[in-house]
Amino acid sequence: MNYEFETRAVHAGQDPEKETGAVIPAISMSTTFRQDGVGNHKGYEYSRTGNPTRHRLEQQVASLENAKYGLGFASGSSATASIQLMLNEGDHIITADDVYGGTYRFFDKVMRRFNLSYDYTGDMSKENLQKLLKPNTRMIWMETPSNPLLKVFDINTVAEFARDNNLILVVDNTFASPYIQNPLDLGADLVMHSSTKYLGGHSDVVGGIVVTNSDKLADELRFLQNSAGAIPSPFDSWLLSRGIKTLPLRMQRHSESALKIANYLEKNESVSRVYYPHLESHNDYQLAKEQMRLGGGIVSFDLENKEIAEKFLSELKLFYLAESLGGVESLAEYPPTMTHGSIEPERRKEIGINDGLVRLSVGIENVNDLIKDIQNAFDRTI
Ligand code: P1T
Repeated sequence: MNYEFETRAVHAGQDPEKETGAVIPAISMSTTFRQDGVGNHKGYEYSRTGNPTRHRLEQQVASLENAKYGLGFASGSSATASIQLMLNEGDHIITADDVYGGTYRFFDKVMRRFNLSYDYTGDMSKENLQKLLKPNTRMIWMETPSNPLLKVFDINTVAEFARDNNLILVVDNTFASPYIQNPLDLGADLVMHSSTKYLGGHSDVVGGIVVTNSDKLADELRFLQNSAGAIPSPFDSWLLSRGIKTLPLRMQRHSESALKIANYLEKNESVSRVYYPHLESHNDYQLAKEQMRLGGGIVSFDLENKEIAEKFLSELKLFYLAESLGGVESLAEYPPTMTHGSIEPERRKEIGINDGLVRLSVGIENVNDLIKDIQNAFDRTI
């Protein structure tokens, strides 16, 4: 499709149904598909292997990420797991240090049992990657912006290093969404999303998706998608496609409001540091401006300590205290014991996740109401 992003979000993979003309095609619930003769089918055999509604979702996201292939999964975590299953015993992976707690948990508590080893680093420069490179290194994994500290890594540079050393670069693009950046265009091999977040956008469906331009990687991953079977249901696939149609509108509002809130927080005396990619004070502001069309909807900030952070969070009314992010409603959470509770306290310190850290997922409500809610919570806390 040669259309602009907003048009593709609505139409890619979403053609009206051929038989009836239904603008919204029926959800294809069938688990199996009749064959005219053995092996003579219409492209679908069994719904784990391929399903028309899931296929529409896969085409839609692939189009938004400028990818040849898209593969749907039951959750972001099962997308992560399926990508890890592409590796072999003894392989080594270089990972950016700041990743979703569940991703770290899967690497550290599950994959290490199969003799895979992981090096975590906050420095993704070529010099440092060269230092970490081993003969058995097969993959580089990073989130950019990262969860929860919004670290921004240079996808172009890391991709060059990966290419030169025959490594697979995986970028978890959940925080940015395809509207803000397209890592495949910058040289990433695989891009994954927890579609539970911005893609779905309404906090009502758990899902994951992986896209790629590589025939070989797509084949390997499709084999694993079918063999391990962590696929989204037709209904979940349909809900995701429905949510994705408004992704551009939502990302604009999320980003606009998040920037205002980040600026507001920076002026607040109780806040020692604000993490937001498009704030001038961000460590990689220039890179973030070049790499990301907008700053995204997540803002993290440091309060003095755990007690103050917990009190502040319990005083918020409009921001619900809850895990997850990327929905139309604003959420707030405490990463050290919630989303990143599976990371040991010493490691959290090394990464820079302080005991006073709060993470906001800025929704699409009126930003003045959101700022008032934050101000009221501060007034009652400090
Ligand atoms: O929750 P699930 O759909 O399985 O996706 C896991 C995942 C993967 N990658 C990133 C960057 C994520 O943020 C997540 C899930 N994160 C949360 C639930 C959270 O509140 O941070």
